[in-house]
Amino acid sequence: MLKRSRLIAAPVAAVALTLTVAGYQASAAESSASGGKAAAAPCLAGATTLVGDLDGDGRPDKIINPGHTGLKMTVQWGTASGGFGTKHTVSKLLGTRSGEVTTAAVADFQNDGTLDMVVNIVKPSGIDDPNKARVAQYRPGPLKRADLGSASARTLDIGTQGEAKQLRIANYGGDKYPDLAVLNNAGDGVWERSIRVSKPGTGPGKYDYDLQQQYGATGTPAEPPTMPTSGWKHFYKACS
Ligand SMILES: [Ca+2]
Ligand SMILES: [Ca+2]
Repeated sequence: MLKRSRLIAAPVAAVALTLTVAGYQASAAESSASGGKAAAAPCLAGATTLVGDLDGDGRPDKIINPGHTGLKMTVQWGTASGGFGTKHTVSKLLGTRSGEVTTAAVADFQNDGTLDMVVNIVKPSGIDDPNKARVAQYRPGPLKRADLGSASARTLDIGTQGEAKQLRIANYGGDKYPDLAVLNNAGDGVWERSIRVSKPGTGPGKYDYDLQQQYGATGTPAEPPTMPTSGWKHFYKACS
C-alpha cells in the first residue's frame, strides 16, 4: 500500500512542479519591464473600474472613476487574499483643502508595466482669471498608499494654463501611450478640451500648439467641448 501511494504521488508532484515553473515564468515576464514585483496587466472590471497595481506590491488594486471625470475617483488596495480593501477617496488621500477641486487620471502613461497618476488640485478663482493649481503633477507609479506620492513626481503645465475641471484618459495618434485630455477653464468664459500627448519614457508632454489644433477643442460653460470616455477601453481589456 505504501509503495503504491508513492507511485501515484510522483507523477502528481511532477505536474505540480511543471505548473509552478510555468507560473513563475509568466510572472517573471510581466515583471521584467518594471523590474518590480510581478503584477498582472491592468484590466477593466467595468467601463469606469480599472484593476491594476498602483502601489507596486504586486497585488492588483481597484480604481473606480465614476463618470470618467476624475473628480470622484476611489482606490481600494489589493489584499493578500486577492480581494480589495475599503474605498479611499483619491481627493482625500491627496490632501485636498477646503474649496479646492481635485482631479486625477490613472493609466500606465509610459507603458512600462506600472500604473501612474496625473493629479491636479486647484481652488477655482470664481472670476474670469483662472487660478494656478496648487498641485499639477505627473506621478509615475508605484505610488505610496498613504498620500499617493511618487518618488519621481514631475510638474505638469496643466496647472498654469487654466483651472482643470476634469482629467480624462484619451487616445491621440493611436500609439500605446495613453494621453491626457483636460476640461480646462481657460478664463473669460472659455472652456477647452486641452490635450497633452504622451511620449515614450516621459508620460504626458507639454502643451503643443499643433497637437492642440489637431485634437483639442473650445467651448463655453453652456456648451462645453466633448470629452473622451473610451480612454481606458482603448488601452485595457476586460478582466477575464
Ligand atoms: Ca497593489
Ligand atoms: Ca508606468
